[in-house]
Amino acid sequence: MSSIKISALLGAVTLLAKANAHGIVSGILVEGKYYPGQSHYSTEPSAGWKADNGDNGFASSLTDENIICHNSAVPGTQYVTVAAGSSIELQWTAWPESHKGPMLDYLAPCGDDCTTVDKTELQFTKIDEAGLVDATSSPQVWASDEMISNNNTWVTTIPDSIAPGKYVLRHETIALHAAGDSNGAQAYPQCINLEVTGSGTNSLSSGTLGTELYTLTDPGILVNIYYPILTSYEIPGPAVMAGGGSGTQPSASAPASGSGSGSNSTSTAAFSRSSSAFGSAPPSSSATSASASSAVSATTSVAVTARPTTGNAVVSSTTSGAAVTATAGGRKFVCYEEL
Ligand SMILES: *[C@@H]1O[C@H](CO)[C@@H](O)[C@H](O)[C@H]1NC(C)=O
Ligand SMILES: *[C@@H]1O[C@H](CO)[C@@H](O)[C@H](O)[C@H]1NC(C)=O
Ligand SMILES: [Cu+2]
Repeated sequence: MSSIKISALLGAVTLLAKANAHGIVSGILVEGKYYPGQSHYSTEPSAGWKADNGDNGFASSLTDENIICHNSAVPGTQYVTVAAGSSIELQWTAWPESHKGPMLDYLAPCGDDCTTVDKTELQFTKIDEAGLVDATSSPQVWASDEMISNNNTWVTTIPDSIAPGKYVLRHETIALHAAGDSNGAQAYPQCINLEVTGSGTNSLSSGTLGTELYTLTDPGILVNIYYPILTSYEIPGPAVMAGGGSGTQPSASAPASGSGSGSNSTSTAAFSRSSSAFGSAPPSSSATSASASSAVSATTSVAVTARPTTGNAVVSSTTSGAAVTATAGGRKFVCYEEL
């Protein structure tokens, strides 16, 4: 595994308290149009379903009706309009890096009206999923890490085969840090009403009830993600539909190419490049910002571990507990704790 040294210059490194909040999908962006997302039980009209999750916490159960659209969820009152084949950006609020796990997206047809639909009758079809994105990097990269590194945003695409109509999009991450214990996985489902347009013909007439998506003993639900180190991860839930997505994020799809070295002593972090992990960023590009989530000393060096399969870089600091982010050549590099 190639490794790149970054010298983070203390004066320029911003020290931040470690973010530990959980999150919700607070906004949705489709073709440049913004829609408010989830808002707990606020009375603001939105396409996002309301739920009793004012603590931004996880659904109280993996198998009862609170798993469908989060705790005591009630339907959103509006719709996000999206053409089949188009992508939807789901903007999460703060998300803790420690809460690693898959990102999943499902659709369920509502019939005529999602705003009055009975959630216990919704039948969900998985339209995309991503789990352990890179098992060989150190630290490993989960889909939740990609969401964080993509400005806390997850992008999903409505398959172009989907027939026009009203659907509930069930977007979810499952945090696995405690999933080695029975019932320890934490699901954070978020539902959003969609009005799908286009000329697809698949109306998803059969799917899986929300309460039957997972069991407590699924290999992707009851799983210790730390030991022994996973070589693969079985994403829970039904199979992705034909024509569905693999969860590839736009920020991760740039071709990996280029090598070289460069430094910029006036920027907040300078680094040399020696691998193909930097996509199309020019060899001399320099980090333009860096931040650390815990104390980083003047001489801290952080290693960038290549992620050639995605073009993103994972950067780890030699200071235990530190996490650094850096931006270079328009690309954002997220730095994780040294293992
Ligand atoms: C990052 O996400 C926030 C919303 O969570 C949005 O307002 C902001 O424009 C996004 N930044 C970029 C660079 O996309
Ligand atoms: C170094 O980085 C800073 C901050 O991004 C930038 O303003 C400056 O132009 C860079 N200098 C060189 C020589 O690249
Ligand atoms: Cu938590």
